[in-house]
Amino acid sequence: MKKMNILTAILFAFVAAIICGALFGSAIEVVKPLGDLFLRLIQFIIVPLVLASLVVGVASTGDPKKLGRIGGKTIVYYLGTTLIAITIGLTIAIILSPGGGVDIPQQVEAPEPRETEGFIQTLLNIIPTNPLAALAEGAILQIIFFAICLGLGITLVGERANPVYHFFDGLAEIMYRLTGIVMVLAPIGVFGLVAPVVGQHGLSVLLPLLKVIVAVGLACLLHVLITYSILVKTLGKMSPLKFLKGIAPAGIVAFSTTSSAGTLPVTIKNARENLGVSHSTSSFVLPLGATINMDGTAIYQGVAVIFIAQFFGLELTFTQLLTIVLTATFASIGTAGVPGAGLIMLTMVLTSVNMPLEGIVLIAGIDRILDMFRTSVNVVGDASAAVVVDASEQRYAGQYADGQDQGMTG
Ligand code: DAS
Repeated sequence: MKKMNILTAILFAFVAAIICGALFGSAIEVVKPLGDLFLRLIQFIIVPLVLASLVVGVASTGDPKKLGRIGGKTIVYYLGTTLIAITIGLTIAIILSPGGGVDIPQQVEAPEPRETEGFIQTLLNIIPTNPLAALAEGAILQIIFFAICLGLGITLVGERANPVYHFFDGLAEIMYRLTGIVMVLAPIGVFGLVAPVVGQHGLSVLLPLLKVIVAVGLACLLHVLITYSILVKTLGKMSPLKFLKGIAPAGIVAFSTTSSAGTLPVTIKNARENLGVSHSTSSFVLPLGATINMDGTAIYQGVAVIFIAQFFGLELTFTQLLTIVLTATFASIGTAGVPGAGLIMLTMVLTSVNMPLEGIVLIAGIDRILDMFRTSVNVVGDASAAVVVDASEQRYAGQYADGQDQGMTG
């Protein structure tokens, strides 16, 4: 299927899933294996694709300084957009006041509070003590570290390492082609993933918390239409419409799977084919983003904390709001790109401002719906970073080349 046909087919499947879920209720569960099939097919691609494309991306740049420059720009972009995201989430929640006068039948148990390992330990954990175990476990940050070291090693060894380079180059291309084949199944997968969720969540569950869903959805929409559009336009030198249409398939797959990591092969494919992002930039920025850049999750945590404070009638001071901004930013870095991770990390944000963890139970019943919105924004945010960093690198290369020419003619 051509890329725009695949987008039409996915959109059609998405609408059909909502209609069928509403019509057939929980009976639509019967199609869930179709969604699980698609999810497993894209998950099996992730590790070899990330490893191979990053090794080749790093080795082809062959320049540790360039890698450091791309890494620095990427981290600054990710932290900056996450701070904006959490601020938008808090502001929308304070305006809409989703927690006022809500009566909720408590349906599910709160997740166990997550023991965070601290910032230093989180950094140390990036270094795999056993790279093969990291590959087996799919520890993306450790795989990124391993791939960067392999790529730099190929550069340092030179010609003797060419067979290794060609192996990973071929593996990257194979996994990339497999992604294209799996994407043909995307409409069926989206239908099988979304319809059961709509069928399970009847109005009795959704209505009392509709304002939470509206607050998260509105804040996500604003972040995409304002923050990303401005950054992609001004720094990425790309039309926001072209950007949004180009990343839409990945956004819908993310919405359906609620997994940034699971969507990664599609994000990489869309970034390269629809947005023109180079292989070296996309193979570094996107796997990193799928692991540490979670703007949608930061928005969700801002809205959730305000909702819980309002539900329990607790006042939040300015200092507490500032603490939430910083904690949610770092919590989103530690959030894994897998379903429901943001709900678990919410315990960290609530603890930071001494809020009752019981509040999590109030919204855990609709977490899958909220996760759809936040994962889509996480993925679109990663792609916006790839566009902005790639454009910056192209400008840098142009200036460098001009500088060299001037040097020669100067
Ligand atoms: N589902 C996570 C992701 O894949 C986000 C979250 O749970 O907040 O990005």
